[in-house]
Amino acid sequence: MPDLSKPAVTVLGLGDMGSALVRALLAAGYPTTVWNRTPAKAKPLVDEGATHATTVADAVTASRLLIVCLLDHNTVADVLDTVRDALSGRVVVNLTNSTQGQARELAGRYDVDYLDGGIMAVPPMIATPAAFVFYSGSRSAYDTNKAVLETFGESIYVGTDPGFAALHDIALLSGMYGMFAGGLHALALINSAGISTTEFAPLLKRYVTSMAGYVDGLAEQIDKQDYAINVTSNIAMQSAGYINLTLSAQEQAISAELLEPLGPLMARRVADGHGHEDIGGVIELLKKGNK
Ligand code: FVH
Repeated sequence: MPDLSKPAVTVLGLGDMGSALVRALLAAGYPTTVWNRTPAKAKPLVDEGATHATTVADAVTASRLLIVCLLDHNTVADVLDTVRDALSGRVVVNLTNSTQGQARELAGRYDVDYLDGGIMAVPPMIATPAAFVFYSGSRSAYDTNKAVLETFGESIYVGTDPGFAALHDIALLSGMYGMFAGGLHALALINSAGISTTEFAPLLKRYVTSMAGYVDGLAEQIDKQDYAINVTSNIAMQSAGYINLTLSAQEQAISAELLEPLGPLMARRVADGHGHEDIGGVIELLKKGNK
């Protein structure tokens, strides 16, 4: 049963993530109205206590606080554009994956108190201690609705710039996909030799986890723009060894395309006279863009 002393919340979008958010709100007692393009996805949530709005307009007018979790930026704009007037004066918390520019564009597109969010969790993690969500944009929207937002997981407010939550989100996703790229390559290499990847996986996790500890040292190098501090492994040595990643892949007849871009960047740093420094200096080449 919803707790009517709690503020009403509307959720637009009942995909895997939107449905998980609704379940967290219902479990915490928030009166929750839901809308989805495909209405059938509302049925199990209505059985669990949600109210189904069959139109976006009805969903928007049901609550002052609107949580949006749709496929992408264009979908959000398409859906919200249809109810532009009804949005006026409401709080919109957009948890859809966005770039920083897309988030800033949405913040100015409607007459709303806008908060952007980046969910750092997969649906089963929602409402568990493992989940955290970045928020940025309207400080008053965040402060007023913090209790609602914390039903999803730990909330981390990263500033009034509505683009900053997306920037933090994409930065962490970049780290994750870099890890997946390396992990997939590692598993492909092992698999190509007929070795069990299941047996190898714990070793991969162990090594990647211990290497993740070096991120702090790299971050300090970058903040101080001094890549000669915290050097545990000089880049000249790393660059010489990196070539073997490609050679080893060739010997196993697998593609090294997931890993190859880093090699030339390391070689350029060495050629530019930074061989004694750490790998953190590669950022100086990234900062030049694609030049
Ligand atoms: N699931 C995850 O692991 C990640 C975790 C981090 C955050 N992301 C982002 O959350 C957004 C929603 O993701 P999702 O997992 O809910 O995605 P789907 O299950 O694919 O649901 C997509 C919803 O979007 C609706 N939709 C798609 N196109 C349209 C459209 N043209 N007009 C209206 N609605 C549209 C779709 O509706 P339907 O297909 O059920 O009718 C779903 O409600 C996303 O930004 C992730 O990057 C999730």
